[in-house]
Formats: sequence, C-alpha cells, structure tokens
Amino acid sequence: MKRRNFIQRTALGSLAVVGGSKALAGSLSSTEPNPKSSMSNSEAMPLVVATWNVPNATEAAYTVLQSGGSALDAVEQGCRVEEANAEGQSVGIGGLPDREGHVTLDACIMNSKGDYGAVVYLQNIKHPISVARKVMEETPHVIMAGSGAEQFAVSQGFPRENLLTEASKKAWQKWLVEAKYKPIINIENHDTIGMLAIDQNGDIAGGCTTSGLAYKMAGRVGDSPIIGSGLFIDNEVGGATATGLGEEVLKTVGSFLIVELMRQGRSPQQACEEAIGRIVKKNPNYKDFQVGYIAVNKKGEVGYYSIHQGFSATCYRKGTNENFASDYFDKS
Ligand code: SD4
Repeated sequence: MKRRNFIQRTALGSLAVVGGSKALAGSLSSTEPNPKSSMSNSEAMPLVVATWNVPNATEAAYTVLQSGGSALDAVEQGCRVEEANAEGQSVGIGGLPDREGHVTLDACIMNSKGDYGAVVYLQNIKHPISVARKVMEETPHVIMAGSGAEQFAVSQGFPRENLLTEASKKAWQKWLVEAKYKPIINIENHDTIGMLAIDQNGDIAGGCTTSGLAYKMAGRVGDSPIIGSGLFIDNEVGGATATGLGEEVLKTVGSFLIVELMRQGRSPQQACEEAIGRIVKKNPNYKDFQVGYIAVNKKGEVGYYSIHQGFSATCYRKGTNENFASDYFDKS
C-alpha cells in the first residue's frame, strides 16, 4: 500500500504520521474550532473526502482532480480502488456475503448536475460504481437491480468474476456455525466507501459503494445506493454520504437531510451532528449500531460525525492526505 503523504490527525489537530490503518480516537466537541473549517474557498479546492481510512482511494481521486479532471471522474476512480481491494471485506471483491453465501453489491454515483445512477443487489461484477455511472449515462433509468443490472453490466463490457474470496468464504462458514443473525457493522475501520469531491471548477460529485451488511438476508438492500440516504449532492449547497446501519440512514433520509440543513445555514459539521441526533433520538438501542456521516459544503468546509467512537474520514487537499478521527455522540 502506498502511504506517502498520509498523515493521521485527531479531530483536535495533533498530527502523527502512521503506517497502519486504524484511526485515532477523536475528541473534538462541536464547540471547538474545526481546523478544516477556516480554509477559504481557493485554499480548499480541489478536495476529496471519504468515509474511513482509505488513503489509496483518496489519493486516486485527488490525482484525477489535480490533473484538472472532474469531481465525477475522481469519485469513480477513488471508489474503484477499494472495490478492487480483495482484503477489504465490505466493498467490491472480497465483500462478506449474505446468509446464503452470495456477495451482493450496492453502489450509486451523483454528479454536479443532479444526475444519479445506482445498482442494487448486483452480483459477479467487481466495479458497481462504474456500472452505476453507466446506468446514469447510458440508460433512461436511475436504478437497476439484480440480474438485470448484471446483464446490463456485461452488455457494457464488464467481466463476470467470482467475488467471494477464500477469507470471506471462511468467515461466512464460521458465521453459519455460530448461526446468529445479527447485523455486523464494523465501527472501527475500513467499511462502506462514501466519497465526495470538489473539482477545480468548484463542482461537487459523490459516490458510495458497499457489499452491505455482512450476512444480511438474501435480497436486502441498504442505504448506500439510495439517493438521499447513502448519498446526496446539490451543487448549489454541498454533498453528504453515509456509512453504518443502512436501515437507520434510510428511515431518516440522512444525506438529503444533511444537505438541506446546510442549505438552511448549518455548517457541514453541525448538519452531520443533527442527522446523527435524529437517529439517536428515535432509537433507545443506539448503542447496538453505528452510523457515520461526512459532508462538504460549497466553500470546501468538511464535517463528519458518528454515533460511536471509531469512525474516521480521509481528506486529501492541498497536497496532503489526512485521516481525521471523527467526534461521536456516545461518550458514556
Ligand atoms: C448498508 N450502509 O448496507 C451500508 C453498510 C455500511 O458500514 O455502511 N457499513 O447498510
């Protein structure tokens, strides 16, 4: 893994160069100054921010932006890096399967014009983010599902591949023996990739890609490919994307909510905190699951927040690729 220029920063701003992949616990309270928010527009662009600790993905996206590429191309290229990473067990190849051993992928992409494309319950295709883009650009539709989406992908030149790696197969077989159906959300590290980018023109795009909940019921689709839930972009305002227990993000239409809150004047940080607050308020059992959001506004300010400790965001701008530990609601 290439970790050049990769710096981990706590939300309070102390820096440590790291070679590992685990985020430091953050403790930024909403009242403390966010070092990112003070940047002016011109300093902040271009930028890319992604859920979790994914320096290779943000680097790929930033490379596109630096060479004058569009935010849309950047998020597609960035998401593809994690989709191709067989060691990541929550995105693309190597993703943990559903209860029946099938790896099913969800992804969506949205551009600065408000166009959107998504695939849900896609099997055997390694790059759902690129298929989602094809849905957006090559069809009159916005969402394609299951075998129809797979046929469409093949017709567009995507190869069929086995996505179930030995490691993920073993993990699934172990789970079968234990036979407990409980959604597994990794609250500590690499997980669903949601990515937002602002290009040199100041235009915003986003992508979100996942294999969904590990050992989900066959047919289950989460928030990640659903417009307004896993991702939303409004080029006049900003963008937001989600990771965590998709059912709760879906029920609160979390990413759309964040963008609308920013439209009403909230900062990205305040908007993410409000969206997490709505989930917590409705769920006395919030200790049992994680949700994390990231957001950017048109000024290039970035926010991120989660229910529990362990979530982080990777931001590449001004030539520096940094992982920021997220502040979180549950301090108990
Ligand atoms: C889902 N939101 O399918 C995804 C999973 C995820 O961190 O983000 N896990 O519900």
